[in-house]
Amino acid sequence: MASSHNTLLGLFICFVLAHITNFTYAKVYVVYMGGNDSDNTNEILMKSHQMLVSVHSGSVEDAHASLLYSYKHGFRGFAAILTDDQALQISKMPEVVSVFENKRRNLHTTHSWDFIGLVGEATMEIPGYSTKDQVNVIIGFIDTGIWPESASFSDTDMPPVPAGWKGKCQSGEAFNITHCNRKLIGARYYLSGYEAEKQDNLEYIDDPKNERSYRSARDSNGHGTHTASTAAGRYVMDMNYKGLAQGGARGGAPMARVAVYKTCWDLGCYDADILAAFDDAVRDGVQIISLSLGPDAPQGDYFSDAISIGSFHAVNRGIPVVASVGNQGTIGSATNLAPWIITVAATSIDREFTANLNMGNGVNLKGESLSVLQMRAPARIISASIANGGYFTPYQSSYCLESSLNYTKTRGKVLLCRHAERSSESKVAKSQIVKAAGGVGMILVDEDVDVAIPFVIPAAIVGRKVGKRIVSYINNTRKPTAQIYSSEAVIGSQHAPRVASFSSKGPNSLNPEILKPDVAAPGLNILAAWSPAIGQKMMYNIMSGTSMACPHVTGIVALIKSVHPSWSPAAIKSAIMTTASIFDKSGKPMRVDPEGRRGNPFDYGSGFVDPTAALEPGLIYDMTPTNYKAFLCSTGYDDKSLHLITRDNSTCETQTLSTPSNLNYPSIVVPDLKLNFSVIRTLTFIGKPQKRAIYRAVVSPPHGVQVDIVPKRLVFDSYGQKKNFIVTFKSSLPSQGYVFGYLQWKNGKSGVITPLVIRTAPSDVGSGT
Ligand SMILES: *[C@@H]1O[C@H](CO)[C@@H](O)[C@H](O)[C@H]1NC(C)=O
Ligand SMILES: *[C@@H]1O[C@H](CO)[C@@H](O)[C@H](O)[C@H]1NC(C)=O
Ligand SMILES: *[C@@H]1O[C@H](CO)[C@@H](O)[C@H](O)[C@H]1NC(C)=O
Ligand SMILES: *[C@@H]1O[C@H](CO)[C@@H](O)[C@H](O)[C@H]1NC(C)=O
Ligand SMILES: *[C@@H]1O[C@H](CO)[C@@H](O)[C@H](O)[C@H]1NC(C)=O
Ligand SMILES: CC(=O)N[C@H]1CO[C@H](CO)[C@@H](O)[C@@H]1O
Repeated sequence: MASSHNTLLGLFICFVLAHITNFTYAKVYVVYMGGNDSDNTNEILMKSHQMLVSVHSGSVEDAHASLLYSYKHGFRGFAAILTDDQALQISKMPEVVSVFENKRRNLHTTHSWDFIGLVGEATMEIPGYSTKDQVNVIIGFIDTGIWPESASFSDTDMPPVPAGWKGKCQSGEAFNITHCNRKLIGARYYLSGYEAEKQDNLEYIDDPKNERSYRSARDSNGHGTHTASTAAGRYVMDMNYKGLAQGGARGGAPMARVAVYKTCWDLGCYDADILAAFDDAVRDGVQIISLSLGPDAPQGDYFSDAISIGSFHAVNRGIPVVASVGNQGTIGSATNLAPWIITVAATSIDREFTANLNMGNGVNLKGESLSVLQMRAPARIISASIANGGYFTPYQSSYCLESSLNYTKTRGKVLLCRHAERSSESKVAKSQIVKAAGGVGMILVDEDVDVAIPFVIPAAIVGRKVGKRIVSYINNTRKPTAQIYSSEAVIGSQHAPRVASFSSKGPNSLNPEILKPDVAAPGLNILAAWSPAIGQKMMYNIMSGTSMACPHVTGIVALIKSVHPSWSPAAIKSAIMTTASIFDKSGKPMRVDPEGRRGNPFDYGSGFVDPTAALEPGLIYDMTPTNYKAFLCSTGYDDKSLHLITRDNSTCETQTLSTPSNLNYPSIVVPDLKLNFSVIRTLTFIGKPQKRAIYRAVVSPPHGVQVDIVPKRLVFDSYGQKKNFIVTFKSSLPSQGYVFGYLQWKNGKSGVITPLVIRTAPSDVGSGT
């Protein structure tokens, strides 16, 4: 492993050479220099300064002017405005791990301005456990800031801020120290990386309707307020969305403390700012970091991605990091792939928002909607294709595109519009287009009926099947009519949870040996606190996305931390994964929207989270920072890059892991099974202290794969005892793609479950080579 051409430095240089024609154009680069190996901040600052001076031909002023951030607490490095040539020079300097462009990351909501949403999740009270120590748990949110006046962040009955907290409440536009309290104990914001990129986005910025950001931690978007209140919001008695989904609601750990790091602005979240937030969060003393954002798939290398870097150093200091898997929805689109992150997929809950559609022939249909508007009387329904206007063809108009509808033909009618599969076209915008053309209602045909949309006229989404019925009614009737009613929250009408159609899926495109996503949690139509700075000035809103699923897991991590403060990030992650369920609430295998196919670990990882079971898993797959180093070596990092990243004396020789599949991960993936392959795991007993515990292996093998466990029985005599076991896979059916199974260690009724994901390679024997 000592030499590999797949090192970071190698990768980066290729990257820069590809851009070498573009010499003079300066842009923001992040220079990452590994872990912090000294307490001496001055030394770190001086070093970056020297590096900058040397690439600015000795000019101290130019060096100074180019610097945006110095990273010195969680890890070392800086962000600066550099030409490609200067970046290339710096990348060759001895202590540099990687130099990468200040890339933009996106919030993981489904459609950035279709506010979609959900309902107050179950209350997550956990009988038998004292979670009162959650007042000592501080969660850092890297997001769009916070609306501090929201009732979700009230500090009534909260004890003083925990001793040792080093964070601060940074003043800015419409935000000062009085906005923090015993619940919201920290608030900072990071603009430099975003503003340095503004020149690329002038058209957007110059449009006055887009300039609404507060230059402070105050949330002008709603996303950060929503995620923080989902994880840790106080109980709010009367939370609802325009009267829908009324009732009390609260976050997963309502007494945990909140610290916000605003890094996401109107156009997204930039790497330089994200890293600065991680750096401060680690120093401030947060105990959990939650990020509902990520790169677009396919994700780049770990050490040229701000979230992977920041989380690597946070986790190595005992701070779990929870992130969303992304909303691209397709196979292999999963992001936030690093094994040290807890990566979350999104599911439905048992509540739908449906509107009744009464057709003129007496047939009653249902559609998904968040519109509380309704038609007082039936109106003519027509296909949008026959309302085409201007130069638009009937086909184009059938999608209800901007300006494609003729007012004379549309006025007073209900339009049947189409939505292109997986398109990012705004569904809200379609309702605005129909409204502008004089339409009184809209029925939108789309395969993805999951996400309830707050349409601006009476409207609803129906699937293709129902869509066909409506078309045939229109075709075969002289004066077809429809009446659309207000949306209502309906509980228990469908199996739940189901994996949301937009939730990004495995396999892991960077290291297929690591299963991603890790777990699934509610992310469809979620009701939580909101920023009244935008739109209709609502204090609560319904949103969908893996962004909304992530803070559900963050809340569970906070509960586990309050009960088991000494558990490592890997132990907490193992507890959540091995106790998750692959069944829906009716006991059937969990399904995946929109087609309703049976789910697999690429959809939901280990399954749907169970906060109560996660508090007492009995066994854990634990890991320390050493395990992650060994993992990096096994994936091709050499001693030099390992040393640069960790800045300790570990070498790849001392870190033995023959394959990344051997990382002590709570799921097992063998992406290339030839004849046979063995994987090792270590379980740590954390059950009731004095009791001897015997666990038996129960296997449900993947199709065409024989699975042997040695030993088949694990006997634990004491708390903290560790036992190894080996899983050997033998392929009997080559070339069948990915197949899925399970390994369960059982002790009576309790136990831990591990997904087995195997891809059988073409057989060498058969091909005669
Ligand atoms: C902080 O903001 C509040 C409310 O906006 C205002 O009343 C107060 O004077 C401000 N305090 C300081 C110290 O600026
Ligand atoms: C809209 O349709 C009406 C009636 O068919 C037609 O007279 C008119 O020219 C159309 N207008 C446009 C802008 O296409
Ligand atoms: C409805 O009519 C259109 C043409 O007017 C035709 O293309 C379509 O196939 C018909 N659909 C159904 C379901 O009858
Ligand atoms: C690394 O090794 C050197 C020499 O063996 C020693 O002086 C140094 O303290 C070690 N550093 C760490 C972080 O262990
Ligand atoms: C695995 O395959 C190798 C040859 O490829 C063979 O020597 C070995 O015995 C096999 N192991 C098991 C457990 O079947
Ligand atoms: C400047 C700074 O925050 N340095 C930190 C580097 O890391 C060590 C522990 O790993 C901390 O103790 C230092 O405070």
